[in-house]
Formats: sequence, structure tokens, C-alpha cells
Amino acid sequence: MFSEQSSSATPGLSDNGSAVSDKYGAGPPPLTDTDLLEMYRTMVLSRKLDQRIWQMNRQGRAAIVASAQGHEAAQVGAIRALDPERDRFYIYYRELTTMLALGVTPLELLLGFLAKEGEPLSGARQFPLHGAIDRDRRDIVSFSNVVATQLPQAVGVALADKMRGEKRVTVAYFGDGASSMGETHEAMNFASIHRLPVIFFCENNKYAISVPISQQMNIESIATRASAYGMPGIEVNGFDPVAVYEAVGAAANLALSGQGPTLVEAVVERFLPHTSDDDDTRYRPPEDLEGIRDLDPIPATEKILRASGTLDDALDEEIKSLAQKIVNQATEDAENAPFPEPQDFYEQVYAPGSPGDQS
Ligand SMILES: Cc1ncc(C[n+]2csc(CCOP(=O)(O)OP(=O)(O)O)c2C)c(N)n1
Repeated sequence: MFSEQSSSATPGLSDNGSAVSDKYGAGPPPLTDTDLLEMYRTMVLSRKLDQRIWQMNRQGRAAIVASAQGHEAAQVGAIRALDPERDRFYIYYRELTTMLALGVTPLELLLGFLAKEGEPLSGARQFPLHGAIDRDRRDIVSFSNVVATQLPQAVGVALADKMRGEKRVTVAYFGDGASSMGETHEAMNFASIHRLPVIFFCENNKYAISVPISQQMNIESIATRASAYGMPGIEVNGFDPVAVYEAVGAAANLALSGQGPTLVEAVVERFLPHTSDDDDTRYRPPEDLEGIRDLDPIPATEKILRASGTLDDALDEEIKSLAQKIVNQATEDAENAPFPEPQDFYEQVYAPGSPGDQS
């Protein structure tokens, strides 16, 4: 539970979080109030950016959006436990907060949604958040929209890291729907056999587009599958950024100390439809949507920060208006940016000199 009454030294640390450290040994260092405040800033920025992109979609300016609203705490908590410069991130399309937490700017993200030049993942030639950012900055990869393909890719790169003796964690992000794919089985099985430094980070929002989790699996918790592969499985409340930090931190310690992969399941809610292209009221019964916003991790984190005296009205107002200002400026800059040159279309598609190369 996301509980302010926790007896833990860390405000808001959930029972889940403590249990993880007890069970899996050394967890990450305790978060300070300042850490949590910084995570809150990222969550607020992500929400405002997400709202803006959604609005631009409705205005016909952004072609498609897969919203991260409801996933912010899970994504920010996970990155906090990792090292953006050391680790590798095999994301999927719903990782807006992850991207911000990794240092990708709101402008760079908006350039992707508006298909403008300068977008760092694919030069704006792909679905938003698809492509790759290379090691010079961050190792962020999302080669394909085909669900679950990123899992075996992440495992392959983790195998390479292990063979080269490089100490890095590779995180494979995926949803509950992707957990039903054959690739997920293959990736987890292989990673466990070879004790690869991988974190399988499942954001379970209980829907794969219109398919509810009850029609995907006959189990309560995706994390329980881990034992069948011989690896730890941790289920955390994905609305609690501290619990997610604890779980991913414990998993990262296992990976870095040669003890192999972990499956972390962050249970969240999808506040909006799957993407801007569907209407969730057509397939989610009203009682299913009712009250989910009451669980919103942003006001919940705000409450904890206020209770610890870290946040007051003035600072909260400053954080929210700064985030809005950043988003407004990024929107203006992205709208003023040019579209890519048509002749660049084949760049980064074919290897230079290969038969398909037309650059
Ligand atoms: C192999 C494959 N099948 C179907 C699709 C269409 N599709 C795109 S996203 C998606 C749902 C994925 O749901 P989930 O993994 O739970 O992630 P979420 O979008 O809920 O975060 C589907 C079926 C696809 N991209 N690839």
C-alpha cells in the first residue's frame, strides 16, 4: 500500500518496498526528501507534457499518442534506481516519464510527436518514442512497435555485456499484454539460464488495448511467473515511486552482482485510452474507470512531500508553473521547427553501401 503512515525511514515507503529489501538483500540507498521532490518534479513535468501532446492530437497537430498518464510513478521510480549513463533501456511506446527521467528534453519528445527534424530517436521517421539514442548520450532503444520484440533484444545485449565483462543493467520495459507473447517466455528463460543482468520491468495497466487482463491470463500476478524461470519476481504498487525504486534497486543489485535477471511488475492504471486512436468507454465498463483517478500518484506524492514539510503551497506552485512554462516553450519551439528533408527519408534505414541504401 501507498501509505504515509509507514514506519519506514523513507516517507511513503510502502510495505512492498521494505519486503523487497528484506527478501532480496541489499536494496538501493534510502531516498532523501530531496530525491523524492526531484522525482515529483519529473512526474509533474511528464503529466503536463502528456496533457499537451494529447491536446495537440485533438487539434490535429500530433498524429498519435500513447499516454503515460497513470504510469508516471512507476517510470520515475525505476529510473531513480538505475544509472542513465551506465545502463541500457529497451523501452516501449508508453515511456514518456522514463524518457524525461533519462534526460531527454520535452522539446526533443515533442519533435517526435510532431514529426519534426531533430528528433533524436529516428529523426522523426517513426512512431513517437521509436528508434534509438546511442551510447554517447544514453542507451535508449525501441526498434519496433511489434509487441515484446524488445525483450529478446534486451537479453541479447545483456549477453554481450556479460561476455565482454561490462557491468551494466539492461532494462526491458513491457506491458501486461506483451507478457503474453512468446518472445517474453524466450527472453526470460534465456536470461535466467545465463544469469544475465536484465530487469524485466512490466507495467501492468490491466489492459492490452481493449483486452482486459482477465482474458489474457488466469493468474492474479504476472510477477509469479518469474519462479517458473528460476528468477525472483517482485510485484509493486506502481503508484508508489518509492516502492518501485526499492524493487528496481534490489533487482539492479542482483544484476550487477552476477545473480541474474529479475521480473518486476509495477501495477498501475491506464488513465486514458490505449492511444489517442481508441475510445476506452467502448470496452471499459464505467465501474472499471470509476475512481481510478483517486489513485493518481502525483497528488499522492504531493501529499507525502507536504506531510514531511518538504513541499508547501509556494514551492508546489513554483514547480507546477515552471513545468507549464517549459512545456509551453517546448511546444512553441517544436511548432517552429522544420520538417525533415524528404531526401533524408532513407537515412538510418539501410547500412551505408548496402543494396537498399539510397542516401
Ligand atoms: C505482435 C503484435 N501484436 C499486436 C500489436 C498491436 N498492439 C499494439 S500495442 C498492443 C497492446 C499492448 O498492451 P500492453 O503490452 O499491455 O501495453 P500497454 O499498451 O497496455 O501499455 C497491441 C495488441 C502489435 N503492435 N504487435
